[in-house]
Amino acid sequence: MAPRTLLVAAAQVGAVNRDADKEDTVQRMVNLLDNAISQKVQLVVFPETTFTTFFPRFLFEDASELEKYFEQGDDITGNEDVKPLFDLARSNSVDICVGYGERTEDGRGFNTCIYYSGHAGKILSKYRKVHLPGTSEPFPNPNAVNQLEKRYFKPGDLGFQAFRAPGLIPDTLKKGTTPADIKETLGKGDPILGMMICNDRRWPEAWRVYGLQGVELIMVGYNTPWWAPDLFGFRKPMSKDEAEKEAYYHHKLVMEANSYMNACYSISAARAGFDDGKYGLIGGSAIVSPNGYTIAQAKGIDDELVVAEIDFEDCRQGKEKTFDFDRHRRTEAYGLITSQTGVVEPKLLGDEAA
Ligand code: CDT
Repeated sequence: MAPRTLLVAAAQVGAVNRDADKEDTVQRMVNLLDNAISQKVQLVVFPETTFTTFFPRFLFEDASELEKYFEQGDDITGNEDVKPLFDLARSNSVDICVGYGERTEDGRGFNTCIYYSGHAGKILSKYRKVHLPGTSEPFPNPNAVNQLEKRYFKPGDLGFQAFRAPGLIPDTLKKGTTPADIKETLGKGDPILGMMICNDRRWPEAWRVYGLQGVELIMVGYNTPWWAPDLFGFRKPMSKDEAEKEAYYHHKLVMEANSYMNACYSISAARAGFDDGKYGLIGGSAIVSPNGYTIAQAKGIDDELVVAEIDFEDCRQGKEKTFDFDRHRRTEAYGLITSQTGVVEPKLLGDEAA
């Protein structure tokens, strides 16, 4: 059996302005993919809503203007503007994960990403963002940076479905293994992958649902503003420099901690830079190991390819020891996680308890 190693990349995409031509943006993505292909990268992860600017920051009064930021239909790989990216992936047998605003045939909007297999020449999996941040109505503060995801998108309805990616690694264990020998398949088949979008990465529930499916690599595209006090809030006044530092810190924290706690690799790809010269989005695209270390990271906030070789054998240590769920999880103690949504505090005690 061949070693289960893979050359992977995060394709960070810098500023994309509100009036950017989709064709030009796709050409930048094609350039990044070309660069990856020339380095023999086998899997490339692009950001959230990569084909356009991060449009939920704007209130659109005109529905036809809003529609320009969505891709129509269930399978977008043949849509005129974005087709060159999928054609290039297919002709070079490279797999890609890419995010976009999805408009379904029945008119619903989702913040979506797809995993397109260049080997199979088709979409292998689709994910729709579950944890939509922000508001439905603009913030009262007229200078606020809005995040109207709850206005434009429905919460994802596909759950967190892990999937295998055949063709990425030759000579892995194939179908036909019976449930009785499931232990024999652990760490041997085609890699087990999962997708999340931006804010999802801050929610350990999302990671654990993938972890419970034996996930070995999580792919996350994101648009993270670093100066959005109305969105993030803060207890004490903060300078823009401090806010930026904190946005990077929290990004790295959640990617490293959750990769470690689920013993999986992660690739995170930023839509970064200053859209329209003023809406700052962090960079920090990274590849993290199952032991929680960042092994490759973007240097700036422009278009940039972040490449690393990963070895899925490195997931085994965590999955078989510290985070061997089968031996160590105690589901009888976790009931609140799915039975309750918001916080219910313990009752206040009187002086008699002192
Ligand atoms: N795009 C996206 O989900 N952005 C959010 C903003 C912060 S929500 C508190 C993020 O998680 O980066």
